[in-house]
Amino acid sequence: MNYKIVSDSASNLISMKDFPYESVPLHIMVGEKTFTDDSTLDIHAMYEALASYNGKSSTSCPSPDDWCKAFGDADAVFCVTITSGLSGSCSSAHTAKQMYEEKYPDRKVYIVDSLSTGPEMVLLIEKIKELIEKGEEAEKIYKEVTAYHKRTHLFYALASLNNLAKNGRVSPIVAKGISVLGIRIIGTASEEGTLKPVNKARGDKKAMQKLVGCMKSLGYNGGKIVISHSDNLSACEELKRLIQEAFGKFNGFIHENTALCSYYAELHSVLIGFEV
Ligand code: X90
Repeated sequence: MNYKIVSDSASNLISMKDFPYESVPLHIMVGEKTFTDDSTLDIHAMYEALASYNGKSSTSCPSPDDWCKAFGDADAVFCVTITSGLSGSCSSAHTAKQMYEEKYPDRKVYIVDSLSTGPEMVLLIEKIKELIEKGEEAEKIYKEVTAYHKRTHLFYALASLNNLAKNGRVSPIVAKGISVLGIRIIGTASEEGTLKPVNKARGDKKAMQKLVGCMKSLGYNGGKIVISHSDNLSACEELKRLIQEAFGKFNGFIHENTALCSYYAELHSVLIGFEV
């Protein structure tokens, strides 16, 4: 069996060392400029373009063809998408699956709708990788990752919901509530894979404390963690320290958001995915 994991770039995982993995980019459109969320991206150029442009900006998800190309020639493809509650990426992947399986009747695509983004997608991808490396059958891998998904969660601290609101991904009333400087909105992914604000905090320090409180409330106890951020490593370091203090260890890693998550979560955001 020739396996491959494919995800869209909302995972913030552009490549994987020594493993058949491919990321399919989303695009961010700022006026005349298009930023492709792949290894060629200059994230600071995107921030600058956004800061200096007052018009409308938007995003686009992969087409079925984009997905199909990335499936390549694998017998079994595991395709992890950003939440279907906020993006057409998952539905596009379903069309691609149909195309691929019709063209190659002996191949199969398994789609995992993360109902989330970034760090939680990474946890799902790493679980699939682990199961492939263990030599499990495709059907069993799909079953196990579906069960694992019930134990993974996403929380975030955001400084602005402007781009989410402007693109109709969150209600303008919710967005307005945090337009005050220094206020962070703390939230999670709802069951349907949409934004679910749960709290507010003044400043990063308090926001990070609240994130640890959210982890405790779900019974977190030392499982795997993935943290992503948009130009806010210091808040992540503080979060890491608080996690070490509360749970005795930090079982994970910190990395930067790429274009899609950075665009919607905006500057200074911190996203944390963990397993319970
Ligand atoms: O164009 C497209 O199809 C992409 C649309 C993506 C919309 C939302 C992206 C959210 C990114 C924001 C904070 C975390 C929210 C997670 C809720 C499930 C990050």
